[in-house]
Amino acid sequence: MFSHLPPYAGDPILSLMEQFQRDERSNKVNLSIGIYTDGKGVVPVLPSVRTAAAAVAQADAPYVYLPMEGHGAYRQAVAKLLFGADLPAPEHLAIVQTLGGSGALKVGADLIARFFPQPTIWLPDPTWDNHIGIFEGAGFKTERYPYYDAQTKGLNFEGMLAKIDSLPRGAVVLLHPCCHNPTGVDPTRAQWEQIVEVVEKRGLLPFFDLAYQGFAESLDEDIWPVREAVRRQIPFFLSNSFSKIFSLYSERIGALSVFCPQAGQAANVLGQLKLTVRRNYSSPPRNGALLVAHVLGDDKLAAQWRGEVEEMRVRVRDMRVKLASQLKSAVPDQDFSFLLRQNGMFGYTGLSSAQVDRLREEFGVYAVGTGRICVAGLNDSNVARVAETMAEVLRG
Ligand code: PLP
Ligand code: TYF
Repeated sequence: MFSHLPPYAGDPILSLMEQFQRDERSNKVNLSIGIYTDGKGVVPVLPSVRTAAAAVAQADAPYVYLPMEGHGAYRQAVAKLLFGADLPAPEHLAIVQTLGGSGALKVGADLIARFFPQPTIWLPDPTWDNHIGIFEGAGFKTERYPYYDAQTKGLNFEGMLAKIDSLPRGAVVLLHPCCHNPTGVDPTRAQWEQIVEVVEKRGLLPFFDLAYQGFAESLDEDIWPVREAVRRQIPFFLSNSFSKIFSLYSERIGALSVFCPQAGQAANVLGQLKLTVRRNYSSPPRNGALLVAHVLGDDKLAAQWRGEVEEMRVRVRDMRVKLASQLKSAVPDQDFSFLLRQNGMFGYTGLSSAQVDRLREEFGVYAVGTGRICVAGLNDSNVARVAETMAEVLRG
């Protein structure tokens, strides 16, 4: 019956994680997967979330199904967090609770594929691998626009803008509003202004994917391109994830928002989102939504959580500074300042795949084959060793 099924090669990043867990070296360091660990190398339970969990347990509510669109207070609280003072009126915004950011991408992709047949999505080159998997899995053709410039270790802004400015009306274009995965390279505010302007001028459909809000500058600044699209009345899709910024990875909690500038359309969009959910998994799980809704719904807890996000952001930035300066001392003829211009948990190091292999095999330091490291996996106990071993492979 199943003899024609080929083996699954495994996901490159998740396979590295499994390999890391089997590695018996005590000085091994995991910089492969996108998980934030604190200064002690531990995945934190945020204190605000711990307080919320106690309140949720105390309430002892029955485990009835949530509606297809998710928990009502959660959806309202998330909309306020995302859009702030630019929150669209309900008749302009369709928002559903999703299974993390991945679930939001999938529900959005399915909806677009149903109503815009034979869709194509333009993705940055490079992008998160699973963008290709999710969109192709939903029936999209995937194309690329220029993004990373290996020469400058920065953004190929001219190439990006020129390509976006050549796309056909209605083309779907995926944009990372901040903390680009995998490179850590983001457009500046002035560059975003131009990007949003071109998107508007050409009548494109942006699909914003926001997995690291608050890890670049701040919760409000990092979502600037999305709010600018609201101000300009550009219709868009927005997937957002609370895996990292609430440290709620396994709860699978996120949301999909669709902004509908034309009044009256959001109700039908919401209806079709609900139908998409119904046909996929019927309704989302409860716990993550209750935790996030409790934190965001309580002014004091919400302020505390904002401080916790800021603490994570600052810690990662501090690690960038330490890594760059220690690399500079070890390899003085090379420039590592690019690490300081990157945002968020990830960075491209410029290491080749052979150098990444050597780092892992010889020293037990795990990076992704593309040279991506998760800077959020560094701490005061491992950064010196990571810098030394990186310097060693860079010297050749
Ligand atoms: N989008 C991007 C750009 C990501 O980096 C990630 C996670 O690494 C996701 C989406 C998926 O988020 P989640 O783990 O909440 O499904
Ligand atoms: O490190 C990354 O880029 C991600 C992490 O369900 C990840 O691939 C892992 C599992 C998952 C979603 C994202």
